[in-house]
Amino acid sequence: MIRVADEVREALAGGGAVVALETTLVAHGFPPGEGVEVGLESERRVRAAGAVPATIGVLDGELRIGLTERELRRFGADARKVGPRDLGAAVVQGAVGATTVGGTLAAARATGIAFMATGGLGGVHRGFPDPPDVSADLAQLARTPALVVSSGVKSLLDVPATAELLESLGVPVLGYGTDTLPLFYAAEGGPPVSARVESADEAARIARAHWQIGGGGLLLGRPPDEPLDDVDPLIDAALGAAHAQGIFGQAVTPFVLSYLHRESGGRTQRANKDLVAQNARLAGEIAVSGSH
Ligand code: PSU
Ligand code: MN
Repeated sequence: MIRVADEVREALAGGGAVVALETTLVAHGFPPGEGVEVGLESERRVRAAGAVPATIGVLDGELRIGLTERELRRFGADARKVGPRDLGAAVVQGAVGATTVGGTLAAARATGIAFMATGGLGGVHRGFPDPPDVSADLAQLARTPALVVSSGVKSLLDVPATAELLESLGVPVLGYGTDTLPLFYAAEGGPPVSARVESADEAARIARAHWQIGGGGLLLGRPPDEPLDDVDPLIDAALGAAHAQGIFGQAVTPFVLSYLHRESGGRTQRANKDLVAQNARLAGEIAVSGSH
């Protein structure tokens, strides 16, 4: 039911560096066609760092750990968005299942992968408790011994509330060369991190220490290299449009991202693509540091 690609299995067996990558951002985070390019570029960056990429998704009744390019191309806009709770149903029902951060972490836990990269972690949606929408990414991260590299938490969320919840869940929030949690497109203005790190090696050592003490997931926030600092008004407009159109639950994040990509004239799309690739590179470096 779980099929691990040969290259990934061999790397794991040899104690090598493996980085899990998700497929929800491929299927639902970018316009059709573009997401696949983002996924392929992420894999190249992980390899450039000396690690093995394991892109994860559900295909043909199996949870697949490591996808070929041809398989990755099947994760189009019609793929099912698959969080931790959806994996079993997607496998049994033969769906093309694009795993979220949470879904990808569940698969990583099942196969012993300890590093992952994404764009922005899910979290507490604005307006909580109306609606009471909290991404399953958070609970899954808390129970998975893995380090996730992201550009913080997506700023369409309530980022301070998300940071509070991560603290409640015992998830360390590391800042890569920063004292505050990055805000996805923006670098500055987020809540404080629990520890600042200056290098991939330091992050890997903290993760190892955390796991030796029985800890679960860690978040490493890496600020985007070319931040966008003027997106907040567009985010407000996107959330307003989502509300007006009755968009809720799993559909909110994809709706808002595509609204931003369109209304920013592609600026958020380029920024998002760049930060995902840069996070993949850093996750590869940390995985290499953490594997020897
Ligand atoms: N990072 C991106 N784009 C994305 C996501 C992350 O740059 O689309 C996805 C991840 O799969 C994450 C999901 O798990 O957004 C959060 O969705 P929700 O808010 O419905 O939990
Ligand atoms: Mn949700």
